[in-house]
Amino acid sequence: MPPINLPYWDIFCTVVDNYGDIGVTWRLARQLVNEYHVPVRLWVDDLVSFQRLCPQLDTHLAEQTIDNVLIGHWNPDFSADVHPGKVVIEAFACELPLSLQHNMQQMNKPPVWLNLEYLTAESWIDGCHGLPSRQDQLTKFFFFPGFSAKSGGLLCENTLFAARQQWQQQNKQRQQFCQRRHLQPPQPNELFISLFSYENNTLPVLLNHWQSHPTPIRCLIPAGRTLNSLQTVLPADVCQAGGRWQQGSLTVEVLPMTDQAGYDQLLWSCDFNIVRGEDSFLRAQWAARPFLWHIYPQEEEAHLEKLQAFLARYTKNMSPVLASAVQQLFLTFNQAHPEEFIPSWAALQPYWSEWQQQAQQWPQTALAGGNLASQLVHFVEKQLECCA
Ligand code: TRH
Repeated sequence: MPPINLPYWDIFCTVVDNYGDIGVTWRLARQLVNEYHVPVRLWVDDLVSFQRLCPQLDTHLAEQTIDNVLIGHWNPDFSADVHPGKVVIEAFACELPLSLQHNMQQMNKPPVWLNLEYLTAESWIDGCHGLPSRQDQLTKFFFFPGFSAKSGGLLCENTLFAARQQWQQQNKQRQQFCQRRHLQPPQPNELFISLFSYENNTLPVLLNHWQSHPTPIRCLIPAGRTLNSLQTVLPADVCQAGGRWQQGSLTVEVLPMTDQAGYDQLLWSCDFNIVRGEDSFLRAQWAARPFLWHIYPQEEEAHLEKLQAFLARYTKNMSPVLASAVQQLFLTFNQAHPEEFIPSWAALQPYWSEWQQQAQQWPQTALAGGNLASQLVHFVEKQLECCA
């Protein structure tokens, strides 16, 4: 008997490295369930990495439900009895279990099968978003998140901007944030900067530079890869969660990783955020504050084209001087040129308030392509109607 369609949307995620793959799929799964009332099963191969951004996850369980999402451990013994739901999403071209593909082939009404691609601001995705590809008797569609009206849009919870605004408008928000996180109380005029990057040799130079800043700087570093680049600056006992170090104008505090909501609050509380990869890159934009993106490095420097494509969009409405200063900052950081990065940081200082205003407006501009979860739901509905 051919397997029947279960009501679920199945999302499959392999953790390649770091936290971006699971960060994006976990966020998408929760949004689909909680805002669009779609039942979701999220299959993840690495529960230990997942637990870093979802502390309540039990890494020993084969199945558990958190925030209304059914989470399944996708291990090598993935059961042949698992039948797909009405939608199957493979995240970032992870290969679906063969048994599931086999079960999909057997169905009278196979699921809508999508590959969720990595986010890029490059315009070539406009021609590829939503394209089908034949896979034996099945069809797989390519879904491209992006910044343009022809793309699949960006991941953004519908209530996020209101929550962020409320947070940022609170009196004493920063004092309370520091208190809750057991951080030193903020000083008057202190510039708060979060730093979540990959290894980068501009970082020691930047931290040295900040020590002679005219006003105090607080640099908040979630424990992780950033610290690998700071071992020549920070004493070993500082390079762990809870570590604190002060020199000149600069205070460094090392934070434990929190869940994604806690990370958002960190971004909302800082004046400037250094972020990386895909998901924190987007969350810094939603924080509506100036930021710097450490893009995930790719072979043959392919990432630099991706970076330029984003910069072209991001700086489009800025004055030419600010646009050029922001571009320089992003490029010199990503090319890891300390001798050029520090002058580009200094060159930006006169334009800081213009950048702050631009950063406030940017989230609405960026969402021109719409909200990814809502686009996905419409795309699926259309496919299901076609095949009904
Ligand atoms: O961890 P990343 O470097 O992930 C990368 C990118 O996604 C890249 O494109 C991909 O190819 C590679 O992984 C495999 O950066 P990203 O995308 O910002 O993911 C980090 C996630 O961690 C994000 O969802 C935010 C979350 N996070 C927390 O939940 N709590 C924290 O304290 C911190 C610092 C991060």
